[in-house]
Amino acid sequence: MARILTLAVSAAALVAPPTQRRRPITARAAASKAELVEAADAFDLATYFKTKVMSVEKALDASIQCTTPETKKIVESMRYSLLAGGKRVRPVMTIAACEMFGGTEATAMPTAVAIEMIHTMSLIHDDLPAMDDDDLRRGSPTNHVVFGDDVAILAGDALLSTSFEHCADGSTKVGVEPKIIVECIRRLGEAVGAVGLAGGQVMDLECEAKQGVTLDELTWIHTHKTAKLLEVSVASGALLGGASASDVKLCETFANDIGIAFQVADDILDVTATSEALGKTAGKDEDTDKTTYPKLMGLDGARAEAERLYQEAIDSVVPYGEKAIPLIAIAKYIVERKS
Ligand code: GRG
Repeated sequence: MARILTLAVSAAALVAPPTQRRRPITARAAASKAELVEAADAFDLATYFKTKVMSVEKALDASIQCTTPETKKIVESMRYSLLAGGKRVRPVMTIAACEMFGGTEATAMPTAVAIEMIHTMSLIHDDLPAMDDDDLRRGSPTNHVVFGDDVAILAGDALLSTSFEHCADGSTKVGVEPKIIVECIRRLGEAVGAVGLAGGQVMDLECEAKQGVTLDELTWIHTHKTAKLLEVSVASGALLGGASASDVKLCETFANDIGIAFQVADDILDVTATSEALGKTAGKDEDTDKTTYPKLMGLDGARAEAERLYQEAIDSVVPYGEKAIPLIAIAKYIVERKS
């Protein structure tokens, strides 16, 4: 128990100034999975998240500004959705992964912001009448409801292209090696394309019209539509923190498991939570007869699947000892979240 307390306390010190940090885990025996999970339970994730989200919000606000009157409308539309106050899980995971390998928040931030721009673009496009046709997002009217379909499409496109520009520019300014910047941008591009968000969304649309969608098909959709962006969030953070190729692979496995678990949790919440709690329309999957994990596995089966994926995910980051505690705590939050 004393050892678990030491781990929990030193995990909390990850948000403290470097001078207050405890000695690193390498000075002691490696922590077991059970010890890390217990330390992650005791970790003050709320304070950690609040601190990181404050920095992310500041960086997001600075990332897109209107510099000429002609761009007033498009910039307003981009900022409307980008600054609408989502959970910011992806950028916080990029920073946490970077710090797990000894990197800094400043090094990770341009890529973290780029990923939140891509995520926001995908939400704007996903809500359009031609896609999910939703009028509520992050507790506010969706982008196309406020700005019209035409401007919403273009705001999404502009957020996507600005994400690559921001990753390149911002990372150069904080001194990231050019080859790491190119690799981050390459991974971002892959995560959005045919074997990423866009491909996952097309398969999702195809399956909407289909009876008898299998668990394998559902998992393919969410591996690409949801998990790929979480994968690039953690993997690029790791790269920016100086991780080796084998470390990046383990981070990808962690994030892929958590990405699927994220969607399983989302499907469970669609059945169990209210629209007020979610900030988006609840019960939509049932109304549209969409194939979901609870539909294929039952509610208890879906809960067990989320737990299985969480356990598998944390196995991949146990080798990093107490430095992995923030990522383990975030993974637990994703699986157990209420909104
Ligand atoms: C236009 C190239 C191109 C791609 C977009 C529309 C689309 C293709 C893909 C849809 C991707 C999508 C919306 C996946 C769902 C992911 C998901 C579970 C979103 C909710 O994420 P949260 O809960 O939201 O992190 P907040 O609001 O907290 O950020």
